[in-house]
Amino acid sequence: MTSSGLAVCCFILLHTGAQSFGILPGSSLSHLEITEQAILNATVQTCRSLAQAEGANFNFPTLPFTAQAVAAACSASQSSKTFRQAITLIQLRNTRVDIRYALNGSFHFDEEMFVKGKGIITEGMIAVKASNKKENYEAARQQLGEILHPLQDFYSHSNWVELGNTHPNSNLIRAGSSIGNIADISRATCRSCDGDDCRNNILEDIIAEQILTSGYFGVVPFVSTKPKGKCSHGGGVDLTSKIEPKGGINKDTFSSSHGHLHSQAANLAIAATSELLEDLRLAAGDRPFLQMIGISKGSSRALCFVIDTTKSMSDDIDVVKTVTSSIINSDLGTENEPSAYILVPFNDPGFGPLIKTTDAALFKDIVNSLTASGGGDDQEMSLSGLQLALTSAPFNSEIFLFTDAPAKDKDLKNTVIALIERTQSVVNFLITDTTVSNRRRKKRNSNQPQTRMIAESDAQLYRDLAQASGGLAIEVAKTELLTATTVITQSMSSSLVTLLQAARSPGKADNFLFLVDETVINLRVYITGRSVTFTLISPTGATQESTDSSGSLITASQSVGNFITLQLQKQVGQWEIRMVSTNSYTLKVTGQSPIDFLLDFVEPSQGLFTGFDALDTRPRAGLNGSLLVSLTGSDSATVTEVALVESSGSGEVKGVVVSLGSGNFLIQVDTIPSTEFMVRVKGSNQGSSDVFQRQSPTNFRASNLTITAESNSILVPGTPFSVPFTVMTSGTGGNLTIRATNNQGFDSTSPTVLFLESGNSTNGTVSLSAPLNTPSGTDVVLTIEAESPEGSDTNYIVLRFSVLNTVNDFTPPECQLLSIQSNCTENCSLSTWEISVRVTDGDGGTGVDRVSLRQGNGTLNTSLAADNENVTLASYAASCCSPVVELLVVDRVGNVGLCVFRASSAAVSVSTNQSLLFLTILLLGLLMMTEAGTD
Ligand SMILES: *[C@@H]1O[C@H](CO)[C@@H](O)[C@H](O)[C@H]1NC(C)=O
Ligand SMILES: *[C@@H]1O[C@H](CO)[C@@H](O)[C@H](O)[C@H]1NC(C)=O
Ligand SMILES: *[C@@H]1O[C@H](CO)[C@@H](O)[C@H](O)[C@H]1NC(C)=O
Ligand SMILES: *[C@@H]1O[C@H](CO)[C@@H](O)[C@H](O)[C@H]1NC(C)=O
Ligand SMILES: *[C@@H]1O[C@H](CO)[C@@H](O)[C@H](O)[C@H]1NC(C)=O
Ligand SMILES: *[C@@H]1O[C@H](CO)[C@@H](O)[C@H](O)[C@H]1NC(C)=O
Ligand SMILES: [Ca+2]
Ligand SMILES: [Ca+2]
Repeated sequence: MTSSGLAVCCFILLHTGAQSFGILPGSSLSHLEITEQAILNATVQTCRSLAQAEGANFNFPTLPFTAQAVAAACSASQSSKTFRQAITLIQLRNTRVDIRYALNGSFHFDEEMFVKGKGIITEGMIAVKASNKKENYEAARQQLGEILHPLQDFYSHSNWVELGNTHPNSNLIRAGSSIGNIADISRATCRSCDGDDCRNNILEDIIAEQILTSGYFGVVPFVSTKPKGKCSHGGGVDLTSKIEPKGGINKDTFSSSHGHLHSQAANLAIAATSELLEDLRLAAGDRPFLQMIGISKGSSRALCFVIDTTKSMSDDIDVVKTVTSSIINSDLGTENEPSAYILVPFNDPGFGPLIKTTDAALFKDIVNSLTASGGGDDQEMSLSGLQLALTSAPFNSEIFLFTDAPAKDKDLKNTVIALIERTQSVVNFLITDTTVSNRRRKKRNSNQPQTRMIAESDAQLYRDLAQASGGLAIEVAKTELLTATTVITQSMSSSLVTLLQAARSPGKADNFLFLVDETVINLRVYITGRSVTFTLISPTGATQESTDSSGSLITASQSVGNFITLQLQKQVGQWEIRMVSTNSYTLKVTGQSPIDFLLDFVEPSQGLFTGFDALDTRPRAGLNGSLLVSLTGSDSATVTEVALVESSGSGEVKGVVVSLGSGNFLIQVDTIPSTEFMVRVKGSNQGSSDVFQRQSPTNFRASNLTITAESNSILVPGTPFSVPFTVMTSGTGGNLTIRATNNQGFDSTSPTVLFLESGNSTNGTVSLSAPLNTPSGTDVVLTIEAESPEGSDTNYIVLRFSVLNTVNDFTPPECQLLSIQSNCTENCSLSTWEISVRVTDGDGGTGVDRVSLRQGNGTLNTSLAADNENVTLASYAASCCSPVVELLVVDRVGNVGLCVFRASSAAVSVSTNQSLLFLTILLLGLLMMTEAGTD
C-alpha cells in the first residue's frame, strides 16, 4: 500500500472495515503495535531493575501488557495518563513519517539508502539523549518517534531477514560502525517473481555473500528510479515492481510480496526497538528514562510557578515560599509528590530564566532566594514568563501565575493561547491588588474609596487566558492570598480529573449538570465571580442554597475575594448546579479518579498514505473533523459519547465514536464549531452500570485559516535554519498579519504581512538562528501565527525543535583496571574483594559523565583524578558472594559502555568441592569488555 510503513497503520485497517488498533489473531503488526510493545517491554525491564535495586518486589504484569497494567506494575498507577500520552505521542510521530516523508527513501530504508537511513537514527539518538539530559522530554519523545520509524522499516524493507538473521542489526544504532556489506549500485540483487510467488526472487549470490539490499519504490508512471537488476518494494502502489525484475521484497503485512516473513520482520523490529530503548535508558539512567516515557514518582504533575518579582510583590513572594515549603514538606514520598518543579520569575524588562528541576530541596532553596525589586512602571512581562512556562512544562500541567500588575507584553496573547491549546495545560492566575495600600498608588489618600489598581480591561486579559485554559482567575487582597492558595495544594492531588467546566461572560443565570461516578472521590466545585449565588441539587434530589451554611451537601467551603471553593458530599449520579449572577463567572467541578482521557485533533492525510496525522494547529472551522480520544486508567472502561460543547452557551455537537481497541477511539464530527468549545467525554465502566463524565479543561477554537509547515526537527547552532510554511484561507482574503515567536529569544526573520486571496494559499519562511554557544538538548518552540485581515480569526502552528551541536564522539568511555585485592575464601560471606578502575573517554572524547553500578551488590565510589579532570577513578568493594560487577560508563553525549569485572569464580562456587582449587587461583576470572565491542 505504501513505500513506508512496516505494515499498514491502524487507521487503514479501520478504512477497510477492521476494527482494531491492537493485534488481532492472524493480522499484521503495524508501527503502532511494534512501538507500543517495545515501550511496554522496556518499561517493565526498567521498573523491574529499579525495584531490584531498591529491594522491592516486582510483579510482572500478565501478557499481553497494557499501559495500564505496566504502570501499575511500576507502582505508578497515577502515571497512567502521562504514560499513555507519551506512548501515543511517540506512535503518532512514528506514523507521521509515513505521511510526511512517504517518498523519501532514507526514512524507510528503501532504495538501498542504508547510510542515510542509519544517519537519521544515530543523529536522532544523540538528539534524544541531549534532550533527556536537559529534561526536555517532549522533544525527546518527538525525536524518538521519528527515528523508530526507519529503524523498524529496516527489517521490513531490507533483506536482513532473508539473509537468515535472527537478531537485530545492532550497528544500526551505533554511529561509526558498519551495518554490513551494502550492494553496489551496479550489483543486481533480484530476479522477477514467479507470478505471485516472490519467495525466491533475491539472487542466490546476494544471500550467499550476505550482501544487504532493499527494495526500490516509485509512484510516478513511466519514471523509474530503479537501477537495472534491483529489487522493488512491491505492492500495488509501487510502479517499479511492474518493471523487470518484477515483484517485491517488503514484509509490511502478511499479504506483502514477502508477507511470509512478516512475523519475523515485525518481531525483529520489536527487538530492535527494545534495544534502542535500552541504549537510551542506559544513557539517561532509569528514572530519567521513565520520565521520558511518562512514568514518574508521585502525582505525575509538575508544580509550576510563574512569579512577578517586581517591587510590590514581596508579600506575594512570601506566600509562594510558604506554599512551596508546605507542598514539599507534606507531599514528598507520597502519591501527591510533584514529578518536577518549574519556576519562571518575571520582572520588567527582564524575565526568566526558567528553572526546572526534580530536586525538591534545590527548588525550595531557589524559591526562598526570590526577592522583590525593580519593575519600573506599573506593567510587567507576565506573558513572556507564561510563554516560557508553557513551552517547558509537561503537557497537561497546571500552572500558577502570581502578579499584581497588568501585562506589558499583551501582544503575546495569541501566542499564549496557541500554546495553551497545544499543551492543554491549565493556567491559574493569582492576582492581588485590590487595596489602596498598594505601593503603586502614587498619591495615597486614605479618604478615597478603595480602587483597583489593575484596570478592568487588564484583569480581563488574565481572565480570558485563564478561561481559555480552563483555569481560574483568582482576584484577592494580598492578605487573602495565602488562603486562596489551598487550590494549589489541591491541584497537586494525584489523578485529578475535570468533570465540568463552564463560563458565562457576560454573566447570566444558567443550570449545569454533571455526572459523578463511583470512582470519583474528593468532589470539589470552584467558582470565580463577584456576587454569584447558586443552588446545588444532588442525585437524590436534596438541595442546598449558597446562602445556606447548614445544609449537608456542602461539607466544607471557603470564600475569598472572587473565589469560592466547595467540597461536596460523595453522591453517585447526576448533580445539578443552578447559577445566578449578572456578573461573569466560571464554574469548575473536579474530583480524583483513575479514569481520564487524552485528546488529539487529527486529520486525514492528503498524500499517498491513507492515515491520520495529529494537528499542531487549530482544526478547520465549519467542516468535518476528527479526534483521537484515549481512555486512561482503566482497561475495561469504554467511551459512549463525545461532544464538542460550546464554552459560553449550551450548544453541542456530538461525534460518531469508533473504537480502535486498546482504549483508543476515533471520533468523527460533522461540523467543528466556529465558536469556542470544550470536549466532553461520557463512558461506562464495562460490567457495571456506572456512567462517567469527564471534560477537557481546554477551550478549543477552530479557524478558517490553515497553516502548514515542514522542517527538520534538529537545529544546529550557527547554521541557518529555515521553516517554510504555507497559509490558506477559506474566509475572506486580504493582508494577513504573520507573527513568529520562539521561546528561546533566538533571532528570527519572517514576513509580517502576507497577501492572500480567498481560497488561495501563500508561502512564507521563518529563518531562525541559534547562537553558537547554545547547548545541545535545548528545546526550541516556534509558534507561527496568521491573523485574518479583520483580526477576528487566527490560526497558528506550534513546532518543537531540538538543538544539537555536531558530535564527533561515537565511542564510550573505557575502563582500565588499576588494582584488585581480595581474600575470597570458601565462605564467601566472610571475604571481600575490591577493585580500583580508571575511566577515561579517550582522545577527542567528550569526557566521562557518569559511572554507575549496573550489576553487583557492593559499594561504588567515584572521584575525579586529582591531577587530571578527564579521568574518573572508580573503586568498588563487595562481598565475595557478589563476585561480578558491571560498571556502566557513559560519556557526555550519551555513548554507553559496560565494564565487567569478576572476582575469582571460586567465590561463586564455594559450595562445590572445587573451591579449594580455586582458592589458590583467586581472581583469575577477570574479564573486561565494553558493550560496544560485543556482538
Ligand atoms: C525486552 O527488553 C529486553 C531488555 O531491554 C530485551 O532483552 C528483550 O529482547 C525484549 N523483549 C522483546 C520481546 O523485545
Ligand atoms: C469562518 O467563516 C465562516 C463563513 O465566512 C464564518 O461564519 C465563521 O465565523 C468563520 N469562523 C471563524 C473561526 O472565524
Ligand atoms: C496589503 O498591503 C499592501 C502593502 O503592504 C498594500 O499595498 C495593499 O493595498 C494591501 N491590500 C489590502 C487588500 O489591504
Ligand atoms: C493564487 O496565487 C497564485 C500565486 O500567487 C496566483 O498565481 C493565482 O492567480 C492565485 N489564484 C487565485 C484564484 O487568486
Ligand atoms: C508553496 O510551497 C509549496 C511547496 O513548498 C509549493 O508546492 C507551492 O507551489 C508554493 N505556493 C506558492 C503560492 O508559492
Ligand atoms: C579481607 O578480610 C577482612 C575480614 O576478615 C576484611 O576486613 C578485609 O577488608 C578483606 N578484604 C580485602 C580485600 O583484603
Ligand atoms: Ca514595569
Ligand atoms: Ca566518548
